[in-house]
Order: sequence, then structure tokens, then C-alpha cells
Amino acid sequence: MSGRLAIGICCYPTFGGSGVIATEIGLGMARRGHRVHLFAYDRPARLSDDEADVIFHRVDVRDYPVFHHPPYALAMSSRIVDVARHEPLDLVHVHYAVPHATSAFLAREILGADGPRIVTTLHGTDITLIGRDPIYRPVARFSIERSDAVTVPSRWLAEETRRLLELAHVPIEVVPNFVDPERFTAAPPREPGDCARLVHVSNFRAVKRVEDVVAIFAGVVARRPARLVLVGDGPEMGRVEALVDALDLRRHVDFLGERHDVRAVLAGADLFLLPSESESFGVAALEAQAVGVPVIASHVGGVPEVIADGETGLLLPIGDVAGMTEAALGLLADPERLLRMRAAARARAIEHFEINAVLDRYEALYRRLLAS
Ligand code: GMT
Repeated sequence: MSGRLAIGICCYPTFGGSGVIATEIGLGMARRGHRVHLFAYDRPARLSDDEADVIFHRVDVRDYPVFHHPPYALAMSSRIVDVARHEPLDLVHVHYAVPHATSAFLAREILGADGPRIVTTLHGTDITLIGRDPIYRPVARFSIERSDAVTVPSRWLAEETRRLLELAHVPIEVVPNFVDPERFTAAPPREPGDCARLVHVSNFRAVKRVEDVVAIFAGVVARRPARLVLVGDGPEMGRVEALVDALDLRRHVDFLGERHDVRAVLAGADLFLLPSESESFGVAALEAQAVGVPVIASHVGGVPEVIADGETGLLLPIGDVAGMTEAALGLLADPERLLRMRAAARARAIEHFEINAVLDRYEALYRRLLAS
């Protein structure tokens, strides 16, 4: 099928990577001339008000006394049906199996022969936490099976999906997450000898182990001048602040909260820290690499597919705070190695994860599905 496509995108509108990736796919497809409808319970962080090319549909979940839990998944289905009845959708690209793939399946059933194709992109915790939870597993598995195409951002997540949900019979395509190197431009290296700046960006969930970030920083600042910049917010923030205070580090740490200008923050960084417990990919680490910031991270999940260990960053076992501290100090003490890593990080982001190359793959997938 050639020509203009009508594409629906469903996502969580949060600062997390899945919302960023879904929104950027929508914006990219709109730039390519496709008609894009984006469904979410709020306007996604990266969909600014002037992005008129993507039509935003808020999914309102109405509460009634009889509902103990308002049924968001049904509201999402109804919203898709409503839009598709006015303007047929060729396909709906959902991000997160639970409940978006389920909502899309239901919408397609309601729409019948005119229903859209469904592309489901899994992002990580929808498999590793929600998908394996017996409360959701049967529905997650069914909704993935009934998708017309399933993609994941890393080979690791493809394996985990097949293993945890026993889905060996479902074709799963690895389509990596991406970055726009023209937006996340390379930053000039900082002067050697400056106060080192370590940055962490996340949604401050337990899985990110932000307390390890603080502990690593404590080890670094004990041995050389350094600042820690924390971007984001989330459930662990209280514990992180408490640890910063317990270690008497407040004067060395900047808490920036959720920010839209992540590139500007990364531009002032020497190192990016991502000591997560689990990570299917790590969009924040990719954005850091695009700006030329080497990453010190856990050797976990899909992270080794994003960061080339020893070339664009250093990967250590989960929880190895001492190892990560030594890794950071070692790099900061070796400006020439740091410079080489900066260049390699930027080059890797462009070579393997450039936005247009990945959008080409999604567009080809959409057309293949519609032709079949
Ligand atoms: O990691 C999170 O808490 C947020 C979550 C999300 O909704 O964006 O991230 C998942 O999807 C991202 C985009 O594909 C990946 O970069 C993250 O690695 C993945 N998180 C986990 O697997 C824990």
C-alpha cells in the first residue's frame, strides 16, 4: 500500500522512554505526510501545543460510584472506535501491551471489517513485571498474540517475552529505540580539571536504583571536585533526598525535577549514570551518548545493546557501587580516554539509533502489514 496512511498511536504520556518514543514516532510519521492521531490520558511531554500535525485525543476516564477502579482500558477502546468511525484508521500502533494492545484489540472487534491493523511495541516492564503477573498474564499474552505485528527495542526483550510469556510462536521484530542527533547535538568537551559533572535522568522508580547514583557520587566527590545533577521525579525521590542529606551532600547536588531541555543538561555533563536493576533499552542513556556523554551503567537487559562496553561507556554488575565509583574516577582522571569515548558515543548513537533510519523501518512495517 502506498500513499498517505491514517495512523493511531496509543501511549502513556509520561516522561519515560516509551512515551517519548511513541510521541516521536507520531511526530515523525506526521512529518512524512501521514495523518496521525495520538491517544493518551494526557498530552505527552514531547507533544508541545504547537505540534498541530499530530491530532491529540485525550482519553477521559469517567468515574461512577459503582466503579471501584475506573476502566481506563475500555475508555481507550471507545476513543479509538469513536475516531475511527469518523476517519478510518489503517493501523493503531500501541505502546505497552497492558492495556493498550487489549484496548486496540477490542476496538478492532467493535469496528469489524473496517478495523485497523494493530502494531504492538513492548517496552519492558509490560513483560518483566505486568506481563508475568498472574493477574494480567493471560490478557497480556492474548493481546500480544492477536496483534498483527509485535516489536521490541532490544534482542534481550524479545528473548524475555518469548520466555516469560511462552510466546515462541509469535514473530517478534527488534526495532531499536532512537534519538534525533540534530536535536541532541554533540556538546563540546568540558575543560579537563573542571569540577566534574555527573548526570542521571529517570522517573525515579525503584528499578532505577537512584540511591546507587547518590552512593557512586559520594565516592567520587570524596576524591575530587564534582557535582551531581538529578533530572526527573518519581516515587523514590523522598528516599533519594534523605540519602543525600544523610551523606551531607546537599551542597553538591542539583535536583532539577522533570525537564524538557534534557539536551541542555546533558551538554554540561562529563558522565551519565544509569545503575538500573532492569532496563529493556535505556533511552536516557542513548540521548546522553548522542550528546557525547559516556555512560556508566549496569550490565543488564538491553543496555549492552545500547552502550558498547569499554568504547562508549562502562558496564558493571547491578549494585556494584564500588566498581562504578572506580570506573567514574578512572575515566575522569584520563581526559584522553574520556575524549575518545565521547566521540565514540556520539558516533554509535548516529550509526545505530538515528531517528530517520528507525522511522523507515516502522513505515516499511506498516506498509507490509497493510499490503498483506
Ligand atoms: O523504565 C521505566 O520506568 C519507564 C519505561 C517507560 O515507560 O518508558 O521504560 C521502559 O521503556 C523504555 C522505552 O522503550 C526503555 O528505554 C526502558 O529501558 C524501559 N524500562 C525498563 O525496562 C525498566
